[in-house]
Amino acid sequence: ASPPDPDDFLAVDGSLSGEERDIRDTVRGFGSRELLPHVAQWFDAGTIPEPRALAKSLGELGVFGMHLHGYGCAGASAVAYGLACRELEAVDSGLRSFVSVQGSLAMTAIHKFGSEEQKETWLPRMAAGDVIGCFGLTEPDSGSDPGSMRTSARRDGDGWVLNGTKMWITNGSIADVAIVWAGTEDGIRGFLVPTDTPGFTANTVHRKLSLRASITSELVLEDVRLPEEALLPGASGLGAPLSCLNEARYGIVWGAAGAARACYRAALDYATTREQFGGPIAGFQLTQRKLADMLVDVNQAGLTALQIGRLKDQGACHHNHVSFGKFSCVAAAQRVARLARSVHGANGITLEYPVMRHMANLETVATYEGTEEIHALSLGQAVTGVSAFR
Ligand code: TGC
Ligand code: FAD
Repeated sequence: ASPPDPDDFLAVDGSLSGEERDIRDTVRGFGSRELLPHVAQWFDAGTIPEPRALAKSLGELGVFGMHLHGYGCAGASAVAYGLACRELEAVDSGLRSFVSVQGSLAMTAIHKFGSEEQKETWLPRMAAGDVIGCFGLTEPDSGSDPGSMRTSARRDGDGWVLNGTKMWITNGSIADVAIVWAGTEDGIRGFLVPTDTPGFTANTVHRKLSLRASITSELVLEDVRLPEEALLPGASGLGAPLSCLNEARYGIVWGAAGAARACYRAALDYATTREQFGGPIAGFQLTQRKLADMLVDVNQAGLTALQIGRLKDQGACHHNHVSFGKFSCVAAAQRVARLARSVHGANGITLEYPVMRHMANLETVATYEGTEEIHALSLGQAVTGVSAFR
């Protein structure tokens, strides 16, 4: 057998189909041409300067709702969608987030729970990137425990009136439509809220130290009046938004493996070219230990993502599998990013190299879509049968 490839140590690429590899290569090419040259600047500026142009180009690439069928969506396999997430997050977690929120959260909510008319109205334009969506579940006082939300929707004649505040909402201040989850007398329901509806405002969160190449917002709803057609008819109870989260969490499983891979690759390049004490730092045993640890984490995260993707494509993926992946792959990526940063010495703390940008982003990735603790407890519940939540 030939020696292992440092970029595919366990020769996993061979188990991908030709179509999966093509999608992976297309997204990788787009990332290195269109995103990577700008992303450090966007991170530095703390925003995405032209989000509509970015949405349009991601729409043309076909990654918005690419795992959904019909309504202008690509209908790709779960593995193909995961590979796309891995390539996007190898550039920056904020860019994968852009795609997760649009496709896996906002579009998935409409696709799963919307009426035929809602699907026809919104999904093709969202898939094309002409309409930007956001997903408002979290509130200032309701994060890990979304069942405690205070945002309310009450019936008013033929329609609804919404009041409340959502917090930490990705793309909230650039969105055309917000999926807002609210408590009603019949439990939690989901609403399609066009963001030009009177009473709706969005305020951008500034001074973030993580996920800076991403727009994060507060949504304020003050007596927002909506027609009956704004209600997602199929969504009832907390399980509805949680089932959308599973889709986005699945993308994060792959995405984290991508951020880890980018950090490992940067560290390997740096270690073999940077010289101290008369030779490359890659020759020091302590550096080799770091590279070995990174290699193992990157490849194990990749295998985990692929196996969960294969289960998903077989219709055999339980949400506990996704929790396993979110929990393990994000922690692996955090370890890799931290080691990669140390290999870069002083250069590692700058935006000239990707490692600290990824390391900072991964603090958000470990927090949103269920914190590390929440997924640990979900796994604990899965194996013991006992809930630690309540
Ligand atoms: P619990 O009583 O356990 O469950 C309520 C109902 O939901 C069902 N369920 C799920 N269904 C689908 N998928 C899941 N992952 C599910 N987890 C639970 C459950 O079976 C039950 O159904 P039913 O029919 O019996 O009523 O609910 P709980 O209140 O005890 O909470 C459970 C917990 C803590 C796991 C859950 O609330 C949770 O996941 N909390 C974390 C919140 C979270 O992840 N928020 C993310 C907000 S969105 C975001 O961060 C976007 S970031 C942007 C990006 O993705 O890039
Ligand atoms: P809290 O729930 O207050 O948790 C604080 C700490 O307590 C954490 O360490 C947590 O793990 C721990 N904790 C909580 N409960 C338990 C427990 N039972 N046992 C042990 N420890 C516990 N939300 C959206 O709805 N839409 C979005 O688009 C979105 N985008 C985001 C973008 C960014 C950049 C960020 C940072 C967040 C985003 N979020 C979004 C919100 C995100 O989902 C929440 O931050 C997350 O669910 C955690 O909620 P919290 O921040 O309120 O923390």
